Amino acid sequence: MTLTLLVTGASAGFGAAIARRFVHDGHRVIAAARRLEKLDALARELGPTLLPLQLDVTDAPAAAALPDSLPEDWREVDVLVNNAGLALGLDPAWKAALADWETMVATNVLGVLRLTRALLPGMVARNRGHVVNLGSIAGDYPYPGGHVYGGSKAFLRQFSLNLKADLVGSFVRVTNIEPGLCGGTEFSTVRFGGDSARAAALYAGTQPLTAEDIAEAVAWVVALPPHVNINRVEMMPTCQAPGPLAVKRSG
Ligand code: NDP
Ligand code: 8X3
Repeated sequence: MTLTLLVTGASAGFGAAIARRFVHDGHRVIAAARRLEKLDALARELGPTLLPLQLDVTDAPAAAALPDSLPEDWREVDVLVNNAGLALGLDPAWKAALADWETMVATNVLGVLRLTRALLPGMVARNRGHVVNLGSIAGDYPYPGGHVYGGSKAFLRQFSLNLKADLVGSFVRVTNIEPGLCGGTEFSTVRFGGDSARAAALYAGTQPLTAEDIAEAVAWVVALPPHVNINRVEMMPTCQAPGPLAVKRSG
């Protein structure tokens, strides 16, 4: 069956890899992000089964206008991949910029809520659909400087589980994907305000997850039989592990 997906944050990183994976698998993808030129390049690469959509997920009216603002034959979205998101900074909470905190909440939390609220009624009416959220291990395990980013991803984990509680018995599925260290995307460069050397240093000597690994996980949860709901996928590269807890000793 050919699915129609809406993937936010499809101009880079995971979103572009997810779009490529699903188009290659024979599906149709609405690729959304702010940078239209990147989406247009993806459309040139992948052909007419990819529809570029300029969308800022922090733009409440634009999100509310979905799906009616889409071309008529693209309105029945089967899979919403809430992937657009960002971390800004790694300073301790007392030094972090409040504006960065607000941008993370507006994008990672409110953006997901707006898109989900816009597309969920259609899925429920059709008794078919899947909301895939891009959480993070930062929502599962704390780390210094993770404060609001980790908080936003913890919100996504609980929101996903609570959505599932509302949808029990229907064929509308919800999955929270929670990746760990993942290289080859713009994520860390964005986090460090464009400092690509600092971003590259984070991955030195590691073999991190790739955007294609994340696309594989999304393809897996979506391809399972309709009665199977994967609630959460926590994934790390083999070079990463949780813990230990920090202990500050005196002296
Ligand atoms: P990238 O920075 O490579 O890509 C982020 C995407 O989000 C871009 O396409 C960007 O497009 C889009 N985006 C950002 N803000 C907005 C906005 N306001 N409206 C619409 N689109 C927006 O990051 P990744 O691919 O690495 O990360 C994708 C998701 O996965 C994020 O939610 C991130 O938190 C999460 N994640 C990342 C991990 C990692 O280590 N890389 C690990 C775990 C989770 P544009 O600028 O064109 O709008
Ligand atoms: C991205 C993973 O550990 O950099 O969500 O926060 S981490």
